[in-house]
Amino acid sequence: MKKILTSKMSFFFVAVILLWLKSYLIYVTEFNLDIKNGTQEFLLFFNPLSSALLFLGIALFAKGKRVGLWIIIIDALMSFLIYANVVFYRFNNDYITLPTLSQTDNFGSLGGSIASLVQWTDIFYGLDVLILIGLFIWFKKDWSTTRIQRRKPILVFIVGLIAFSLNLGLAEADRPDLLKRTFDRNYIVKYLGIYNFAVYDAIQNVKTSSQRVLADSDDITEVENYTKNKYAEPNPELFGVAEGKNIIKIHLESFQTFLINYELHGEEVTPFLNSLVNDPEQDFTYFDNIFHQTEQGKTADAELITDNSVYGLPQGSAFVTRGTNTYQSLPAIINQQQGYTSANFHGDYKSFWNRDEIYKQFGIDVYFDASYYDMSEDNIINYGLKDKPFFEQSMPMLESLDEPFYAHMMTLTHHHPYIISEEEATIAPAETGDKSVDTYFQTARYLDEALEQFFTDLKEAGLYDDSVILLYGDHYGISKNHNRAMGEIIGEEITPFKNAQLQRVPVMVKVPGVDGKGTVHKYGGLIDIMPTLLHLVGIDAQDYILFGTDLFSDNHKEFVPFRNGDFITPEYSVVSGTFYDNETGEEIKPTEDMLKMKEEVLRELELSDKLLNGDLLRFYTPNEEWTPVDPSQYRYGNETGIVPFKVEEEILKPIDIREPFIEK
Ligand code: GP9
Ligand code: MN
Repeated sequence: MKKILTSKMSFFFVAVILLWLKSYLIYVTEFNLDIKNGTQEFLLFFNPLSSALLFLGIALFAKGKRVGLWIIIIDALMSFLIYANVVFYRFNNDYITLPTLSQTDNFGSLGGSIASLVQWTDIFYGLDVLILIGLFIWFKKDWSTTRIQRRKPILVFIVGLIAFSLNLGLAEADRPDLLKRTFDRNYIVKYLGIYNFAVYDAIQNVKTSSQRVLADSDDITEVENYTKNKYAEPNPELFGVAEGKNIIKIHLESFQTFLINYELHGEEVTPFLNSLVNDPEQDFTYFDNIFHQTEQGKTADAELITDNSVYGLPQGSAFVTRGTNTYQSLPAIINQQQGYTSANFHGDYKSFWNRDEIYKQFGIDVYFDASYYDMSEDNIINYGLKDKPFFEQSMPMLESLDEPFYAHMMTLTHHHPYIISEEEATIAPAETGDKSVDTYFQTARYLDEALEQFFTDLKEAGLYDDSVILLYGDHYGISKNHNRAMGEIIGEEITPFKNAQLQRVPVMVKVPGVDGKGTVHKYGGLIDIMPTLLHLVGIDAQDYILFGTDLFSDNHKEFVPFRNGDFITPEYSVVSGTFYDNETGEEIKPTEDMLKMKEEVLRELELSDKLLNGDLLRFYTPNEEWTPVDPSQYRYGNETGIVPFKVEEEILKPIDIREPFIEK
């Protein structure tokens, strides 16, 4: 009896059971998997089993006592994989994918965030590995040095495969096409588990790389037909009104629409932004039904969407994985057609989100990254430069640009985990007890004050009146993980329907010489910003492959796809396949038209993916004047002290891009 209990096979089964239980425990406590029925509940419990048998089973082929070592190594690797996902999920509400892993630079800069996401109780997630090490040391003296008979590991594999097939079969029955549609990683984890998801993700990535190789010029026709059919002609009253005017586009980090006119402790959180929206004299048009449409790429997705009118990818960030694609971006188009100089301003180092590479493909002339700013200790917090010194120091750079310019200015302080010093906090935190939610209002206030100062500076510099000024929130700041606290903030329970409604981000725009239209309730997404701007400066969007439509057009399309396949229209919302009436928030039975709309949304997202994955714009010529952007013409970073405007050949020297300029 003792022999059986202390045998290698028993050790293996102990490892399997511990890993199985741990995985299940993590699923239920750490991930929000939205379990809807008995099958799903069963599969959630069942799915770690086959992975444990199949992966740990590999160790059984090892010789002699090494079996134990291999079991521990594989177990530790799998434990690391699931724990890394736990930490990642706490922040991103999502699972790690290969493209996000290749963004190591980003993980580095996330340092501060990561520390706040690890909890001491997490030690328990490593306990099983320690138990195995203990058992191994204890029992290995009794183990034989010969190999386990082959039939045992083979039997383990057969059982593992049967378990997996059963798992997959039940999953496909409950959710057909599970593996075909890649919109929602949550489903795959829920049905097949985190380990199988990692395998699935690896296969997907090999597939994507081959997609570019396999794509040819015929593929663009399908995309072109779709976008040209969706195209909305310009509003004749506004077409070209901003021709030759500077454009200042301000990216409001993590800024959600619910902040506008929100009062905390009886006080407005963002009085300045509120004044732009509420005071007709300010001549802003405020769109209050715009949704962000971003995914894992977060800020980078918002940039991609607003400057290209294409969706981000379902996994990872296209900025990174599609960083060498051909693009026909807003900055390049307005440069070629109307001589605009384009510049991006951001108080972070240029390689973050691979910006220094992809901006070249977008044809962005200048990139004022952290190396242009005074990044001394007092000026930085969280991810980088604080918004107040950012705007202040940006002024001379902005004024140095040739006009007309397109300036894209990206704020940063209002970013998870919303850190602010006591002296700089001018509003008391909320009192939900959830730290990120509570301080979210304080950094929002700080951003609001920074903007007010910036607007004053713009007026003083004589730039305000003559520029188009567009502000947009880039993505949510409070994720689903904070539903309890958010429920307290808005005074109602955050259901899946309500959560979708919270994905609104503000878009406000002022056009010189044009009266503001007040608050406009049209539905739209960040995807619509590029065609809107093109039409304002008098360039017809029709020539280009754009998935959005002009927000000012009478024919603007009011369905808003989310990146995960959910979507919203003025009448109803579709969340995880369920249709809801917008007015009542109640579930409704979809009509034929609604189902058709759903198909169209999925098709639109698929075509957008096809465009990026196949790098299809390399096959597309918008019009006779168009010259493809030559990335070798651009270089960014102020490390050498050279201002690298679209650089002249002779000053193109190699520079060390890793050594940022830091004021001592
Ligand atoms: C990083 C900053 C934040 O430079 O733009 O990016 P996010 O975490 O929001 O994607
Ligand atoms: Mn962001």
